[in-house]
This record gives sequence, C-alpha cells and structure tokens, in this order.
Amino acid sequence: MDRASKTNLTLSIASIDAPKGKNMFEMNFDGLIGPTHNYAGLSMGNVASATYKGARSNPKQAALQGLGKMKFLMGLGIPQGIMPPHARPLERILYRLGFSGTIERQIQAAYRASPSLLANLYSASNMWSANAATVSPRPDTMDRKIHFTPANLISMPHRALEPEFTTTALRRIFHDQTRFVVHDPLPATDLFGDEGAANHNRLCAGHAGRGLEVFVYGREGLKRESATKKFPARQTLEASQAVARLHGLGVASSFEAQNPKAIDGGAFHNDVVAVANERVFLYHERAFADPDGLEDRLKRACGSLAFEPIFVRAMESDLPWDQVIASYVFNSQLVSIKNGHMALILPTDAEGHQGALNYVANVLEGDNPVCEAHYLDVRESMKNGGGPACLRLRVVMDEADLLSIASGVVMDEAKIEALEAWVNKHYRDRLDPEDLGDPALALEAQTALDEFTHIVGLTRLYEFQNEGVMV
Ligand code: SUG
Repeated sequence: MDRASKTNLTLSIASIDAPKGKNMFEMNFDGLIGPTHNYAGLSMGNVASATYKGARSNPKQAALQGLGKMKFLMGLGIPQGIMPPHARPLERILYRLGFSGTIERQIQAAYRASPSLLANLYSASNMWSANAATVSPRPDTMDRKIHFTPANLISMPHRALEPEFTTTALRRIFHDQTRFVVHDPLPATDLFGDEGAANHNRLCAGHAGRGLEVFVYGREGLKRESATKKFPARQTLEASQAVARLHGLGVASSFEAQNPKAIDGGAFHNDVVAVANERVFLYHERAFADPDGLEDRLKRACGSLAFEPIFVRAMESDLPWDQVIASYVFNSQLVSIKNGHMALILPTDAEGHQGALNYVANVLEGDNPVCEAHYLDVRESMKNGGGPACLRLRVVMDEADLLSIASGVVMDEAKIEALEAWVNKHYRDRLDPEDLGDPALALEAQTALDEFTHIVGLTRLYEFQNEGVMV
C-alpha cells in the first residue's frame, strides 16, 4: 500500500472510538455491483425480486449507487473495502452444461435453449456480500484468529454458483494465515443450507470485547417437514451450528429460530427484519419464533460477558409487517461512529412509510447510542431485494489486520474515483431481459473485469484470465 493511502487509513481509523489500548473497528466490505446486474425474478420468497421480474435494470447506476454508499460511510470515518464482482456468465458452467465453443457461441446456444436458464448464470447476485460468508472476529474465537465460512447459498440455484469464487476472493484478500482462517463452504446439501452473515448477528460491549454471536435459522434440516408453508426457509440450524463449531466460538453463541410466518411474509433473510450493532438490537416483533424467550436468553448470555443488551422491538400495531417488507427499515446498516454513538444507514425507500419513519424516530429518541439516521439511494439493488445491509460484509479487525490484507480492495477517495470512472467507461445504462442473449454483453463484462483486476491489484483473479480466454 502506498504511503498516502496508509496515512488516509490511519486518519480514518483514528477518528473512530475504540476501547483503550485495543483499537478494533468494524470494516465493511461491500459487494461491488457487477456489469450484468439484472432483474430475472430468480428468488422465490423475495417479494422485490418477484415484483421487478423482467424490468429494465441500469447496471451503471446500480454500481454508482453502491460506490456512493461506500463514500458516504467513509465520510462517517468508517473503513471501507470491497468484494470483487463475480464473472458472469461462468464459461466453465456453460461448458459443463453442454454449451461449447467460443463464449459468443455459448451465449447464443444457451439463450436459444432457455433464456431463463441463461439468466440464472448471468445474475450479479454476488453484490449482496452479507451473503458471502459468516465472519467471527478474533475476540470470539478460540485461536484468536478471524474466521470466515463462505456461505454455500444452496437454496437458490443462481446463488449456489457463488461460493467457489467467494472462497477464492476471500483467500486472496485475507491471505495472512497467521491472522485469518477462510474455511471451505459447508457441504452443498439441503441439510446445511447456509446464507452467511444475513442470518447472523453479534452482540458485544464494544468491538474489541468478547461477543455473543447470534445465529438465526429458518428450519431444522434433519426434520423433514418444513415449518414454512409458502416460501423456502433458507438457513438450517445444522449449518449455523457447524459454522459456530468451525469458528471455535464455544458457549458464546446462541441459536434463534426465525418466525416461519415472517419467512412466508417475505423475510427470506433475517437481516430484512432485524439488525444489531455492539449492544443494540433492533427488530420487529414478528421476526423471531419466540421474541420474549430470545430477549431472556440473550440477556443472560450477554450478562455472563458482563454487558447488557439494548432491545428496541417494533410492534405490529406501530409498524405493520407490510411496511417492514416494503420499507426495508431493518435492512439498515447500524454502525459505530464517533463518541460512542451509532448511525443508521437506511434505504430512501423507508422514507415513504410512516410506520418506518415513526420507528426510526423512536430509536433516535430512545435511551440508546443511536443518534443519526441517513437515507441513501440504493434503488437498483432494492428492486432485487437488497438494501444497505445486504450490500456489505462486516469484518471486525484491528489496524495490523487491515494493513495485512490485499490493499487494492481497501477504499480511499482516489480508489472510489477510479472505480467510478471504470464503471462509467464499461457499464451499460440499460439492460433488458433479451440483452442477456447478446454475446457482446459477455465480452464487455470480461473486458471490464479484466481492467478491474488491474485497478485493485488482484491479478489473474478470474478463470477467464487464467485460461487465456480473454479477447
Ligand atoms: O438472495 N436477490 C437476493 C437478495 C439478497 C439480499 N441479501 C440479504 N438480505 N442479505 C436473494 O434473494 C434476486 C435476483 C433476481 O431475481 O434477479 C436475488 O438474488
């Protein structure tokens, strides 16, 4: 990393309060939105994805909105990183499905065979990096390393294509094995359905203290019958338990059941209806199967770690469920800022719902550290069911950890500007469903990603670069 970016980093880290002598902070790694962002209606149970199926997308605007959010968080003094976009469509998968020849021929043949099949292979869904992995920071783990388990995402075919490259990317970024452990994803079977950090929260007195990791599951994989009636429950208890074991969390973990009615009502991930940061836990009363039991259990577990959690439960009478799903008020980023305060980063969509606005006002007025709310436009992502919280993977680390990672993915003003210029140069500003049949799109995406690897210094990151498939 060059001297200027190091100085910038040190400055931004220094502006965040940390417990004395232990400068640990949370860094967000946002999924950089890829050039093939589109609306294919692929996610059953995700209301927005179904609503916007077939709509025209704007990949350029989507990526710029994502970068805009990153810039905003950096302005609050929060270190920011990115997860690289995945290459889409995957040539190797096309070959394995019997489409041979050049990428142009593959695309034409796949589109002729089935536009819907090709749409699955084209999804830019990896932008929602909350689903990339579950992360346990060193204060919680037995070996005092930071552990990652990439999510297998087996519930949705288009997302099940992600874990392999996610694992590669995490291992390239967090390459120092004295600090980080990147596990293999859990076995790709229904029993171990794993959606990563979207179904995981951490409560702690401060980032540097030992935390209670709260795993939230939708079903027990070993029980054959499903608790939900309409939509799939994606996360299994068995997967959550396996991740907690792999990360060496011991007793500092709790396993909480989602309310099946919440999943059937559009909460396909728990982060759509609950968010936590340090001691604060915001959630809707319908999010969990047993909210009273949950508060009791978490209070007791946090008590044994010598701190008390603060719950702000939204009641149905004040914030009706349909507004929760439409506004994504809980899919906000709750982040620690200066002076022990916290800020909520919400989607602008929440501003259109009085129940959501009242809840935010209630949080801001309450006896808790949350004292700012900011509404950001991430509409392009929202139309696929991904709000601010879906777009980021949280990693609690210290300055030495930060200096050890692949520096090209750490954002500063110049890097954001370079990525904005790159997006403006390569991304289309409209993508209709039939455009996925245009072989030029696949070539444009490869050209863009090839250049991206140079900007972030992650050379030969993509398979198409390693095999000389680049044109
Ligand atoms: O898995 N949408 C994603 C949204 C993920 C949001 N992430 C979190 N809640 N953390 C999903 O359902 C839609 C793609 C499409 O329909 O084209 C999609 O994959």
